[in-house]
Amino acid sequence: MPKGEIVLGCLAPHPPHVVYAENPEQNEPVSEGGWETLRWGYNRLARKLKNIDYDALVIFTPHWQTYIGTHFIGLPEFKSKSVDPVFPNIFRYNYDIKVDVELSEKMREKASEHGIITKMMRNQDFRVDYGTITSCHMLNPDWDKPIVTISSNRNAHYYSAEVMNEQAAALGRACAEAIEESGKKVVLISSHSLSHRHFVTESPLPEDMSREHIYNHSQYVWDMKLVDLMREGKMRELIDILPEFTEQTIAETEAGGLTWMMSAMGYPQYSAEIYGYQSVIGTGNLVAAWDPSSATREIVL
Ligand code: 2X7
Ligand code: FE2
Repeated sequence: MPKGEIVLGCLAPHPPHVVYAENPEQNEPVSEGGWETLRWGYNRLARKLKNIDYDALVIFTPHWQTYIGTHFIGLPEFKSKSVDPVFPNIFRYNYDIKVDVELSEKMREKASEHGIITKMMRNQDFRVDYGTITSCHMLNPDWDKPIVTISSNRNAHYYSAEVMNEQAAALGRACAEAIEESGKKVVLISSHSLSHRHFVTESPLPEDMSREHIYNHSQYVWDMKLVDLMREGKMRELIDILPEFTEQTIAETEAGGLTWMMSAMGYPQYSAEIYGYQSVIGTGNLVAAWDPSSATREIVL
């Protein structure tokens, strides 16, 4: 059997606003659009994905939080309605998700071998989190590939951002080994925003773009520092300063997703593909991808 491989890594933010703005049939609320810079970037990355041969999407999400160990989704299908707890007015999404249980189990096994506390999640009533649904919908609106969702263990809360970085890196190495042994071609997704300071009042019409803007310059400057390092192919350096970035911008990198993905991909030294950056209720959101193949890697923006 040929070795499995990671064929693409995606940074895929999950404000439910972008799904709301797309008006897919699965989501009940109807919008007049909004957040086009982010959505059009996502649409372009989704088109690239259509031309890549892969077996499964593996996603690490901050909105499935576990406090004892890392959990892996472990049943073949989940069908229900996901309602965003903070924004039920914009996200009530009917999902029907297929899972690559074999790959999920392999990742759990490898993580356990690496000394990480793990568990398979085999509760059929489990509600898949809106972060997973938003990122996967935007990258693959046809939902024609199975996924694996990995929970975020809240090491940052127990210890510090530095410990989180170490543990997420170990999980990344374990997942990379599992993928190699599986013989599968896999796309990784790190689902989160960058800086994460929210507005405190919502505009009456959520998609009113005259109300959407960066409102904290320091947070914006930090986000751009990260984008520069991504463009320069300095992912090891980026991960080294991530604990400081996370603390100063209360970033969603606190969950470990970006560290997990970069570790699994061996800290790329090539340029990331940048697809778009936009504020959503004040948070900094970047769509980016790392393509290990120099033949298909592009300068997008
Ligand atoms: O979960 C989120 C997020 N990360 C960013 C913006 C808005 C809502 O939800
Ligand atoms: Fe989030």
